[in-house]
Amino acid sequence: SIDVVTIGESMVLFQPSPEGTIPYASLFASSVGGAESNVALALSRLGKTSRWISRLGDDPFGKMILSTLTGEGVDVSHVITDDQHPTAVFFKESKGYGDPNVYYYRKNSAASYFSKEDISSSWFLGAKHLHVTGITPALGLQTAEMVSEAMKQAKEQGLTVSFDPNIRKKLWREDEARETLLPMVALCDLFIPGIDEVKLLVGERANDVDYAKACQHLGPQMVAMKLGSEGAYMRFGNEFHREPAYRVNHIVDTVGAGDAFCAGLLSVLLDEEDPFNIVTLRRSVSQAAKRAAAMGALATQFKGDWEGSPTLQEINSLITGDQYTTR
Ligand code: KDG
Repeated sequence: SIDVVTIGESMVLFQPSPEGTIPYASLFASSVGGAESNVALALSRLGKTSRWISRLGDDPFGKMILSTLTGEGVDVSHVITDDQHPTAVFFKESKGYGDPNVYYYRKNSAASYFSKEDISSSWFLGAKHLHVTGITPALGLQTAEMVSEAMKQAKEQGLTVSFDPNIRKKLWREDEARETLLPMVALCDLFIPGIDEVKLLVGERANDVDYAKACQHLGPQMVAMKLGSEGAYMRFGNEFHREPAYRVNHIVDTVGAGDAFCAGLLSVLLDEEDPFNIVTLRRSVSQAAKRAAAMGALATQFKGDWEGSPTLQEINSLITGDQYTTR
């Protein structure tokens, strides 16, 4: 059985190594990036079973993505090979402050040809939960339709669904993002936006509470709103939980932190039989929020999107302060 199915484009990521600006870099380190596969990878490290689905080109980059995910224990048995279009790549460049610059080379990629005809009921067979984000819907009308159709079919097959809007402004305009993503919020049980994304989606509100309530009105059972260095604010029904940020001294790379947060949250919530029931959430929200916050903070300490992702033992030891034997 599979705990979490994720669907979405992954790419090979190149970063100057040693760090520097792209025009002057002669060496690049390669790895695998993609919000949905980041979540699948982090969940697998935490001991959950995850399945990642996408379309890959019949090329060496596709092979690299497949072998990386396979090596990390992620199920790739439903990945589709497209011999007409390539696997996408992207580049990340640190500036020494703030979020890094990201450059995408993903137009006409294999995953951008995703359509709802690709969906198969076998994707969700025996699975508990589907996680999707707003990145793949940004690739085109057909990919957007595929993601919302997958959410609907997963629900029909009894899965719970989470959705992270992951708005990438390099991929589409704000009004396009709003128009496409708002209806998707209504299709999920758990909505995991950043506060700036909520502002873009629902407009100005007075405070965190009102932002979260505005999201709740769209339909999800639970809203877990990421507030960066302010932590996170979660709401379900009329109840809430506020989680302070897990303190780190120095941030290396923020990319991937949201995905790690999401994996931390899901890894606790999905231990429950009926995870998004109010009674269940009352019991699990505080542990889930703690793990999510610690996972997000830890992800900022590493250059890669997911490589530094902890095992269950490591994250528990970080949270409780209990040492395990390391040497
Ligand atoms: O959340 C991290 C992702 O943004 C990164 O891995 C690359 O999927 C990616 C994207 O499209 O930005």
